[in-house]
Amino acid sequence: MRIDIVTIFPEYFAALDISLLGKARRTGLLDVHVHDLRGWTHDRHRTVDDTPYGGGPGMVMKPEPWGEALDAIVPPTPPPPTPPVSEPTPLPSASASRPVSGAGQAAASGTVPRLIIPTPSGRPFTQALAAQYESEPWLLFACGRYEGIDSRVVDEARTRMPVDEVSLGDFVLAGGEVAVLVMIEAIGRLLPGVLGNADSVADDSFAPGAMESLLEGPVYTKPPVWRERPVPDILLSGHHGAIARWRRDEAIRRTARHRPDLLARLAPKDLDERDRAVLREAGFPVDGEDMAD
Ligand code: JFH
Repeated sequence: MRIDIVTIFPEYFAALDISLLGKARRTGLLDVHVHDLRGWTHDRHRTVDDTPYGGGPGMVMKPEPWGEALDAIVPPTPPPPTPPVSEPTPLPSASASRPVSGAGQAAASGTVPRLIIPTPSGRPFTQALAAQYESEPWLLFACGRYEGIDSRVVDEARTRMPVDEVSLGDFVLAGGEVAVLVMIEAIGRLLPGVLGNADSVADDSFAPGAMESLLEGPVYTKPPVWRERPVPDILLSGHHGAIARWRRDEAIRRTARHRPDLLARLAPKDLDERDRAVLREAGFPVDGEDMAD
């Protein structure tokens, strides 16, 4: 997978030299190119921001450097060749017709990236979206700063490539760089050969279908007693069925506490009688039943 990143802070992306993703780059699984937006400015101060039209706080990123950056990284598709003057122009036919230009055609031929722009007003970034991005050959991330990027940049880019405005959640970062690092880590660990152990990915909570979207319960390793705290006996018992049941109980309790929204969308058929008992004990209403005592 090829990844391009445009930013005024290329140093943030030194993190991509490390660990899992660093290794994926060294082995050629990931081909990352970081670009300094200021390379597409032309004034002495390498200006990338200006005051917002309509007034208001802060500054907005100017469109011109962004336009030049996107043109350089994603060369505009060349116009179709002009037919020789003497040749008859064929009438439009089903076999000859195809999209004229723009995101659809170019995207289908794999010659343009998907442009991903972090913003607090984007669609939520989820595990499902990470999995979709993992299957794309080329991603281009645009990191805004200040109050964001002049909206015409996004509008024009959409005429040339698929564009997603994406949010990591309902909090406000100072710019897109950290959001892009988060997304690249979530996407990169899904690439075949990056994690090493294929099961680690399939088992994740949030992986579509995995563990029916319960949060993971507590995990333990050696030593068996640490600072007078023993590992729960059941995990040392060797009773695999009982261990699986205990883990599910813990997952249900933790999900009821931290993410009742996830439990609320569990279908009743996904809950057995024991699940209902654990939920009731956690003070969580179970579909048909009322919450007496
Ligand atoms: C980013 C910033 C916008 C305007 C009310 C809420 C926001 C500050 C580029 C993504 C997530 C981001 C994010 C992504 C890119 C940029 C800072 C933007 C506003 C009005 C203030 C600049 C922030 N999920 N959180 N933050 N900023 N306000």
